[in-house]
Amino acid sequence: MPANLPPPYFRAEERFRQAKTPEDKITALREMFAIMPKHKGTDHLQADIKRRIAQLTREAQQKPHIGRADSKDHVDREGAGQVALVGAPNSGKSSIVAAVTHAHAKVADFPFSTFDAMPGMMPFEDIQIQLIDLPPLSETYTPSWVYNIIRTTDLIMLTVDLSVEAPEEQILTLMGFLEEAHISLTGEDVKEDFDASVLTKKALFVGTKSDADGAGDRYSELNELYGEEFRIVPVSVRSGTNVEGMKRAIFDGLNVVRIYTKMPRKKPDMALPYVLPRGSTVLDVAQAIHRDFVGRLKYARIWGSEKYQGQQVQRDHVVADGDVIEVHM
Ligand SMILES: Nc1nc2c(ncn2[C@@H]2O[C@H](COP(=O)(O)OP(=O)(O)OP(=O)(O)O)[C@@H](O)[C@H]2O)c(=O)[nH]1
Ligand SMILES: [Mg+2]
Repeated sequence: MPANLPPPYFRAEERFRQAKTPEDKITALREMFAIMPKHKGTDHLQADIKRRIAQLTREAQQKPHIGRADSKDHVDREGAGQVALVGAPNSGKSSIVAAVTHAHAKVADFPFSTFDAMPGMMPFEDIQIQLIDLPPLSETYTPSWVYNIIRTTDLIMLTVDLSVEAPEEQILTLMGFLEEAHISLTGEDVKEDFDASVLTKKALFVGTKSDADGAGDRYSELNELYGEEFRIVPVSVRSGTNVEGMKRAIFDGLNVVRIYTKMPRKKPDMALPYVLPRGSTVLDVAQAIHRDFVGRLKYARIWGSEKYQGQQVQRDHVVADGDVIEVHM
């Protein structure tokens, strides 16, 4: 069966050929996929595009240095995870970054005050999490590189301004802009992104300016509408209310565990945990310590998560946040 591809497909394909960065290539490929008719004649092409998207996504996420912090398309990943602040103009994004990191995010009492991506490191207990302040999403203003950062970041922090009426409309508007960029939000962890035409990203909702008049009612309203699907945390950086709760929610949202290691007969190194995706095993920990450890690992001993006090566990044992692991070769 002939593929019968429409002209917009070839225009997207041309953009793919011209694209210089993996992010731009992925965007073009997703457009090609969205445009192409889905039938037997395009089965092969569909699979090919999905494969190329998956490969480019892996490349984009694995590259430790995908640009300088001041280059607009990417922000170097640092720390235990990367979180991008996404929201309407004036919704309090820069205020959060300025409050919890050392970055000098520009706060202003008028909309459209942020033009650049501004990364900052947020200390959380014994680790650092990277926040990225971004320009707001809007019809006329948002440059396409903002969406590139959103596509590759680990977690989206969607700011909803609780000081203004109709917070649910803010959410619908933001989701509309994201949809145009073929991005959809979920409160769950994204296991495998099967649908190549839409990229699903995990999001945490933050209700900002909770000190404002009427903010409590708007927060309850939001919870009723979106509370089942998303975690929603209220915060006021002005009064400092629930800033710690927000940090905890960001850490939870990244879905990682901190693992401490020790040598036999030595005290554990509690200063610098290894940070791994939740669900990682003893073998993954060994691999994080050193690539060569994988083949040589015999067993491990584990402390922590209440029930373990030095018990011997096998390599496929799933580790929990705060566990101490002693690796035996
Ligand atoms: N009452 C109150 N006002 C806040 C709070 N956080 C931020 N604001 C105010 O909200 C306004 C906008 O804050 P920004 O942090 O610049 O907002 P933004 O989302 O970065 O804005 P753009 O970059 O223009 O999209 C400023 O006047 C802040 O002082 C808060 O917790 N409570
Ligand atoms: Mg700002």
